[in-house]
Amino acid sequence: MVDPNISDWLRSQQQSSRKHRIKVTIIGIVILAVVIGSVTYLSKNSNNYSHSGKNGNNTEYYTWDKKPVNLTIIPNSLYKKIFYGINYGPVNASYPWCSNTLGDVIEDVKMISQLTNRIRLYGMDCNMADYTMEAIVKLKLNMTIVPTIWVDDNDTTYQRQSDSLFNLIKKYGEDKIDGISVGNEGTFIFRKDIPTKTLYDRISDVRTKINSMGFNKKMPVFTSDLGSNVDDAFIAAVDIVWANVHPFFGGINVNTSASWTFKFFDEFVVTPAKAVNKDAIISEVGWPTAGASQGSAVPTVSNLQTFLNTFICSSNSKGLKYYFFETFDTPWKTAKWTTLEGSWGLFHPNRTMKHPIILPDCVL
Ligand SMILES: *[C@@H]1O[C@H](CO)[C@@H](O)[C@H](O)[C@H]1NC(C)=O
Ligand SMILES: *[C@@H]1O[C@H](CO)[C@@H](O)[C@H](O)[C@H]1NC(C)=O
Ligand SMILES: *[C@@H]1O[C@H](CO)[C@@H](O)[C@H](O)[C@H]1NC(C)=O
Ligand SMILES: *[C@@H]1O[C@H](CO)[C@@H](O)[C@H](O)[C@H]1NC(C)=O
Ligand SMILES: *[C@@H]1O[C@H](CO)[C@@H](O)[C@H](O)[C@H]1NC(C)=O
Ligand SMILES: *[C@@H]1O[C@H](CO)[C@@H](O)[C@H](O)[C@H]1NC(C)=O
Ligand SMILES: CC(=O)N[C@H]1CO[C@H](CO)[C@@H](O)[C@@H]1O
Repeated sequence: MVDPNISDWLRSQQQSSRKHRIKVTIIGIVILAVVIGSVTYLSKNSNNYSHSGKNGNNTEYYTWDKKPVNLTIIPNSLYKKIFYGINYGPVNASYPWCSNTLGDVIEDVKMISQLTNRIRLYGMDCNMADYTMEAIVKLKLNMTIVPTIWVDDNDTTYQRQSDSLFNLIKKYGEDKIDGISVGNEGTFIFRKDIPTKTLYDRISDVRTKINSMGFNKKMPVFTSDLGSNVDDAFIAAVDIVWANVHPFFGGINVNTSASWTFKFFDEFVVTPAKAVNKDAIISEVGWPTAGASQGSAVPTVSNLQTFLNTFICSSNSKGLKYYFFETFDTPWKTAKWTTLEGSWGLFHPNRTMKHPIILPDCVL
């Protein structure tokens, strides 16, 4: 999308593709992954709370713009707990601008807790996993997270991210962790830099360390990748098959996007996973509200509403497990890449829901 040739590429893919599979996700996801990857790559993890916004007497928290944070959750009638899970990238948490505070994350989690009980994170940078866990504890919520160790072709990055993850687990225990993701879209994005085998070896390395910690529950270790990259080797490497499925990047008309997603996920992810008795989860699915169209997919708030209306309740009644993409718009991605990249949020960065979105009434 940064490259104007990409839409030509997409069109040619659409004309020539045998099935819908190729159309999926690839483009925007590459960019997202590169952005996330580079941010995480650059990031350093200071494990102290010196930038947390905590004041001298440790009783109050502040947001980045110095607003005091109250730990009481006031229910907002616009919010409904209807999402299986949600992807969360804290605002202001992009290195080297780690100006996110624990106070901000508390405010975010107060809001997210009214939408879902499950949060997936993209890396260990800017204390994002520690703050999220601390917020859940401080707010006494029954919520869980999936932290991600970012993986690129640099062993130092992996070591640092991995150390942060194990520090997190040592500090908070395993109860509030649903599983551990080792990278996102690594087999696709880093295929040219590191052998896929390196990623699979790292998953195995993390699993070995996890197993040696003697938890009471089985802690799944996996990576997530484009649904079209799920093959036998991928399935063999993971405990649960996590796949990103984006009808938007498939160029699908929003009116058929939910049914397309169900069909695609079932055919390319669930069926091969089931064949070896593994569970499957959609790690990213959503609809953008601004930026360039892709084929028949148009990014508008009204189309996000249609996607929510057609996908969420139906998924819940099917028992489909999915993490909605994503909580907030990301102005830093817009600045660095395109409006489209930065416009997948259900919320604006100031924590107001996009207008006039009305969340559907569903049973979770
Ligand atoms: C310490 O906490 C109290 C509330 O318990 C607050 O009134 C006071 O301003 C805080 N002190 C500082 C230095 O922020
Ligand atoms: C937090 O908000 C609640 C509800 O509005 C209020 O009762 C409580 O006093 C507030 N706490 C602080 C420390 O301001
Ligand atoms: C917390 O949530 C889990 C599953 O989401 C549920 O099994 C458990 O009973 C809940 N615990 C409490 C204390 O509500
Ligand atoms: C790997 O990352 C570290 C910092 O995290 C950096 O110092 C080092 O130069 C990087 N190595 C390569 C080969 O890029
Ligand atoms: C989706 O269907 C509605 C109602 O049939 C129609 O008004 C709308 O134009 C369609 N949207 C697209 C993008 O085709
Ligand atoms: C939040 O941000 C959006 C988008 O910039 C804006 O339209 C809205 O007015 C803001 N709301 C508040 C309460 O600041
Ligand atoms: C210090 C800093 O980066 N603040 C930014 C945090 O995020 C808000 C909302 O996007 C921006 O307005 C601030 O500039």
